[in-house]
Amino acid sequence: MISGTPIRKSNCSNLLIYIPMKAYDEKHIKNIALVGGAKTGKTTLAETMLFEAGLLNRRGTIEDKNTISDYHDIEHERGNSVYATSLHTEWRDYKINIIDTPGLDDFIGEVISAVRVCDTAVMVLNAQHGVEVGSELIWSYVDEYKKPTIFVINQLDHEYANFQSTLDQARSQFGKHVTPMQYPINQGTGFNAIIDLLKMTMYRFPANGGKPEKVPIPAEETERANQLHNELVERAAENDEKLMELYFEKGNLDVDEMRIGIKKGMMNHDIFPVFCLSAKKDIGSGRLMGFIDNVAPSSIEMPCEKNINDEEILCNPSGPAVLFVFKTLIEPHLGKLTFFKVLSGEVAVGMELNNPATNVTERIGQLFIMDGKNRNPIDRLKTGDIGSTLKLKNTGTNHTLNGKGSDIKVKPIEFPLPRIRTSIIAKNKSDDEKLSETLSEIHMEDPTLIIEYDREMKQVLLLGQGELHLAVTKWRLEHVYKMEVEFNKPRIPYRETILKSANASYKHKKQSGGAGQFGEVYIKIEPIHNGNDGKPEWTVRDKEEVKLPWGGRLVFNNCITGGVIDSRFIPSIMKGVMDKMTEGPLTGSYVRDIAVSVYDGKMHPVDSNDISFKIAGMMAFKEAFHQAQPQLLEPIYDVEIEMPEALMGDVMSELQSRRSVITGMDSRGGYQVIKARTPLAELDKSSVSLRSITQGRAKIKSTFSEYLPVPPELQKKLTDEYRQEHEA
Ligand SMILES: Nc1nc2c(ncn2[C@@H]2O[C@H](COP(=O)(O)OP(=O)(O)OP(=O)(O)O)[C@@H](O)[C@H]2O)c(=O)[nH]1
Ligand SMILES: [Mg+2]
Repeated sequence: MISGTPIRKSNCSNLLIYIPMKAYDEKHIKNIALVGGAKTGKTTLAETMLFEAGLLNRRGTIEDKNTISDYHDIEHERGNSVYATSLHTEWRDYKINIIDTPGLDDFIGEVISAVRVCDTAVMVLNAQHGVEVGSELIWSYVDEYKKPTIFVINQLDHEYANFQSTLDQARSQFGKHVTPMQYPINQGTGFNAIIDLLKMTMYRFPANGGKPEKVPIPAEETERANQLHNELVERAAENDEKLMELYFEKGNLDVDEMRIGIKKGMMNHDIFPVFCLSAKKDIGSGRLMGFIDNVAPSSIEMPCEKNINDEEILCNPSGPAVLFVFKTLIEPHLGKLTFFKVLSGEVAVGMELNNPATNVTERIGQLFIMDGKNRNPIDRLKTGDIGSTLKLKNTGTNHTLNGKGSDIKVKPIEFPLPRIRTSIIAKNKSDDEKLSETLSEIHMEDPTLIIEYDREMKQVLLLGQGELHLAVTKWRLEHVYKMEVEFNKPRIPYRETILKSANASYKHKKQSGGAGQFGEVYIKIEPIHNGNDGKPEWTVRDKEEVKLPWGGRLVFNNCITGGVIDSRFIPSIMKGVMDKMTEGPLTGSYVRDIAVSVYDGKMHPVDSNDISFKIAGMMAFKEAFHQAQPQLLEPIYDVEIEMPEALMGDVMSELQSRRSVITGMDSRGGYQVIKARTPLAELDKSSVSLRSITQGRAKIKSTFSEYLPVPPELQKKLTDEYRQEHEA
């Protein structure tokens, strides 16, 4: 089972103990992700698991800011996990790789990738508060990936702990398959014992937790324990025909038979076992780890990952190496750390692996098993294991690395679309380039943080999952990368057009010594839409149609007769019009959907030139525009919000208060879907309130639809603002 025993050289934490690092085979590796709402106790549980297994000589705490998992300064400052952290523990001949994820939904991206590569999700619930917001969103990913799931009811030592109500809530939220494997005795401040329904024994813990004493179930508990045990046996039997027959024959199943049934049930998403814990008092973690060892499936027992064509790939421990990169992390003094799961074969130091996404061969110089920031070097990692390496220049999250004989691209993790955006600038102009490089680095490690350069509005936009997500990014830029940055409201790319036709003329004349300038033009402008190109009342000698890069069209008609304007000046007039169209008269926004007909004018035999007609064209256009009932247009987005039914009313009134039009309602997999059309300006404001109304329980998707007129009072406000700014 165990091959090779390189010595672990932990990079110096006063807490971690030096013990030989073993390489485990695929049957003895269990990958779990600790997931759940904020502050349920995931990080404390991870710390306790490492301590119980003898890998730590003392436990760190959140309060003392010294847990192995929450090692980033921002996590210490906030008292929350912000990053998913890889850890491992060894428990009775098995290695358990643990990914401790953050509970706040701002960091959902970290949760999604951890859930994707784990083989069992351990959903931690807080016995004080029951099933909290945030759990639902996480569950949607656990359920989508059909990951075997264990529920841990933690904080049973808390004075307000309520096991039964938490269990009931879990059942109503996650279904009847939520099945107790244990129940607590003396929950609350005196919590000290657990009745185990699989082994039908009671574990009694010393005052400071740790190793329990096994004692018979007390007489007053036998009835409840027997009843729950029988329910568990039935649930275990339901998952296998042979077990069912055995159960009918014997009326019971032994522990090993139950383990088989429970494992099958977990793999089919038909049983979600429930465990009792106090991570803080070190009660119950050993039994949980024992269950993960003995019952939770290993990676090789689970269906293998799929490739980009949705075909299951072959996970063969003796086949070529296939590594799936699920996370990258840039540590300022270390460089890029690449986290991967070995899906097939094994990876060893010195191997060369091909990355089909970048077509680059990467050499694996070092391999590590991670415990927070501590890197434990190892020679090789086998199928099913999770590890990390350094210095892979051309490999990022969602890439696959292949050994000789393999050319697989694993189906990428789909990260959610951003829910909120801000514009960002470096306070110091000289940091501009550094800011853009740093932001793309941060995006590489956090695909849910998106950077867009908005050429039109000349602004850099930062898009993320929530205000906290963006605030943490700002904190990092300032504290880790030492750059002062400022967030601002994103500028909206309005458009300008006209609603009726108007005529105007302009004479440009300059005669101040030297060569003079002269050009005079008469134009008519008309709105155009849907194939209607306007109706000039003159003969059109030449018609030019321009598809504008910012959307919409310009139709330019040359209706000059009798040579009043020489044809070589016509392009200059058009250029003048185009120049004004890039900086519209109302708000400086792009102008669209206008037909311009030049029908008269004058030339001067000496003073007329290109520049004169360009200016005349521009000024005549500006003049006509103001008389043509100018209209400001704004971008409208199609918005889709998926949420639990209870939130429908609140979401609807929020949308309606934001100038949105509800276009449809639907239900999808137990969730309600509202479709609406919302102006972008309102969407920026409402994404913050929508998140707070839905407490992060909604999935919001928005895509650009079209430009529509803004209401008159808003148009007045925006044009007044522009005029004042301009005059200033
Ligand atoms: N009483 C009690 N408190 C606990 C227990 N487990 C954790 N806590 C406390 O709960 C708080 C949150 O614990 P964490 O371990 O940071 O919880 P978390 O789920 O990792 O939090 P996030 O990663 O921020 O979502 C800390 O103050 C812990 O000391 C427990 O079993 N009992
Ligand atoms: Mg945490």
